[in-house]
Amino acid sequence: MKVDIVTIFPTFFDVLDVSLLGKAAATKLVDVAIHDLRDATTDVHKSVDDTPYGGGAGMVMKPEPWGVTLDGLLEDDSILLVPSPAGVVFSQDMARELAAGSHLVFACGRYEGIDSRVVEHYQQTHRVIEVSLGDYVLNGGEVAVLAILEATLRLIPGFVGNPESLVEESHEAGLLEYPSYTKPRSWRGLDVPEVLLGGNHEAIRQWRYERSLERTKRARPDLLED
Ligand code: 6GU
Repeated sequence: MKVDIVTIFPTFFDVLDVSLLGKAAATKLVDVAIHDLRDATTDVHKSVDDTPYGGGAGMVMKPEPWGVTLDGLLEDDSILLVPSPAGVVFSQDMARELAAGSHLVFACGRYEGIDSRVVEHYQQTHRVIEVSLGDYVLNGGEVAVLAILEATLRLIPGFVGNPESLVEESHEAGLLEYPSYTKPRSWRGLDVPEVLLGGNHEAIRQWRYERSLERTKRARPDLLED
């Protein structure tokens, strides 16, 4: 998979070198490139934003540098992702869809967002997803891209050491994951549940399912609605 990230803060993504992407196996599975939006500006100040039409607080990112940069990056099968608190909420389902793609292009907006015509324009030729992490506001799309990338790349076969660890985890079955324990059996007066100490795999499976259901009911009742 190929990933291109456009940002006015390229160093924000230095962290990719020390996280999942730093692993040798990962670099063969995914090719990530970071692009500075300001490289596509033509004025001495390298300005990427301007005041909003209609008035109001804050600045809006100008469409021209985005047009130049994205024209140079997008291919026929690219998916364009635009992080925004006004987007659809990112999910494990979306991560699975993205993991099956061949080319992801992330457009990180800052300030009050990117001129709306940029999304409108590329929707005419490409799959464009305005994507949000949830109901709160970040200063820009960079943190969201790191989260979306990590959730997506770990679903690519070979990216995660043990593929079985992907099966029984939160959100894979629409439920939160059951609680986990390791040695010692007793710690500060708290004991590991007895059922996990025996070898009855059916009893363990049943116990874990019940704990998953109980946890989901308590923390995320909305997940049980459908
Ligand atoms: Cl994707 N961007 C920004 N700026 N804020 C957010 C977000 C994204 N998701 C939640 N809040």
